[in-house]
Amino acid sequence: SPSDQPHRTAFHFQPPKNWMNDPNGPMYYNGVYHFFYQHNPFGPLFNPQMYWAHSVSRDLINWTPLNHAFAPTQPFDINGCWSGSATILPGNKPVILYTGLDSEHHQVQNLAVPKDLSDPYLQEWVGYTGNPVINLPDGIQHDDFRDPTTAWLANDGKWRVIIGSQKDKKGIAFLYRSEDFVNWSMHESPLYEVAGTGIWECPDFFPVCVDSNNGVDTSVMNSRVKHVLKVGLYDYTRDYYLIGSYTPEKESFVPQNELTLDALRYDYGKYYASKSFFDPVKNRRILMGWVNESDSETDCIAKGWSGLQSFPRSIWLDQNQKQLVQWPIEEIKMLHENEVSIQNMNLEGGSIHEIVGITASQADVKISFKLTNLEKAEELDMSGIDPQVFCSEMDASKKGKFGPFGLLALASHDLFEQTAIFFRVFQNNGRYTVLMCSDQSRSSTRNGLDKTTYGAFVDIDPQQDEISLRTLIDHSIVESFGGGGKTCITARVYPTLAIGDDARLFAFNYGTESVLISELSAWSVKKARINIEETIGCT
Ligand code: DQQ
Repeated sequence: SPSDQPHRTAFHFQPPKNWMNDPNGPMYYNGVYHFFYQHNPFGPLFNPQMYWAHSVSRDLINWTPLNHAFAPTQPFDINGCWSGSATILPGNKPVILYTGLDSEHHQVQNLAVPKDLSDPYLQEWVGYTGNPVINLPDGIQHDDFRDPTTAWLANDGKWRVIIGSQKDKKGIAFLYRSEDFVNWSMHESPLYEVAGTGIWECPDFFPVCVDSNNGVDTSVMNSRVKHVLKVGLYDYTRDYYLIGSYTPEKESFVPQNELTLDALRYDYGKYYASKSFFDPVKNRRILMGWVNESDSETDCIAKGWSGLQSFPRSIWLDQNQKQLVQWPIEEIKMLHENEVSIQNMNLEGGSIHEIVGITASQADVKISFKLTNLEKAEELDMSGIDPQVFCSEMDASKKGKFGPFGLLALASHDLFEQTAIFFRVFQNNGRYTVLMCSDQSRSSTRNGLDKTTYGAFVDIDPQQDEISLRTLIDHSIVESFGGGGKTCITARVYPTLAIGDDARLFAFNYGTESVLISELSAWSVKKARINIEETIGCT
């Protein structure tokens, strides 16, 4: 059964079996977190006839599966219930807007409400009788109009929602407004659009505080917030974001950065179709994202499942207001055991150090490196360099001066299998660049897997800041947070030797210069109760 396969996860969300993709409609309502997701209940591969699966949790760690919330049954969604979002209306009334593939295969937007607000789990949802509430706009192709966001309310009493689209390869976030959430009209201009980017999927639009890590509700608008527009570029399966200022009176969103292929991303690894929500319990904004497989369709059929969700992340605006920061939600502590810690350990050039005492296939590791003698860093002008390409060429086996140093996760005892997450530091005219890589090239003895290496820069100054890495390791997922969450890289790996108790974890430094591990803390992570079939219907 899937439950005893070596690549099933222990604390990352996944269904008991079959295909999962996008997170849908995450929300908090009356003491319960709700999480819906795109699900094919009939097999481990994608099928456009999507269902909305539904799980609930009181702690964002353990999840109870419920019946599907939406199934493709009505004329307005008979060919698939695609992605969408929840909004809590005044009076504490949750509603969902989702994309339906109607009987003509047109993408339309549907409204649904809980059948019984007194059911603590909101198990049954009913489509509004007047669905769809938003039809395909003129001049847009039938399959280019989807993924409504959580709506926000401005001072004029009108709700706003954006919907992803494209026209002639121009990516578009169409803006719709409504006074009653039922009658929607398209605003004359989109909230934002960028030529040449292809269809935008699963947009997200939300405020972030300029002076605090706290999150705020999606409708908050004042001088102490900036707004984030996230769009998924289907052509690249990447989530990019823009930070800017939003003026509801003019419906103008003016970003401070540009949407290009080397613009800011939530995650520089495998991560897509993410969605955030405001958690009023802890005043934070939480981000969930789909982490797809890196093995083949044949492998997915053999194992009977596909797709994970990233561990929930808190997300906020960095102090410099130029980028976002993400960090695993603190609830992970509930699962920690067997803490090991190290302080001030010198890691000489060309050495490795095994981190023992924890379950290396199911772990949370934090490590900080301090560099002295930075004047010895290699001189290299990194401008114009594609960090991912650089990381692939300069993989973990290539010796530098400062770097590669970092972690070898899911490593076999002989290091034949390993996933290397590491840094390199360069200087150019007195300025330093920190590069972060996640190298999957030796992650498995098996062939036929996507072992692409990922890389990105980390916006820190090694003269002032320690270089920190946090990595969540969970059997077939390695989620890494560099520079305190400024740069995130998620990878999927399928070791054959480094599985279960045979997996090992090492800190390594293959550069010629020594680095100081100023602090290391690592924990085994206990197995969470996630969608265990026996608990269906139980509370
Ligand atoms: N997945 C959904 C769509 C969305 C895409 C279909 C993104 O609504 O655009 O499963 O992965």
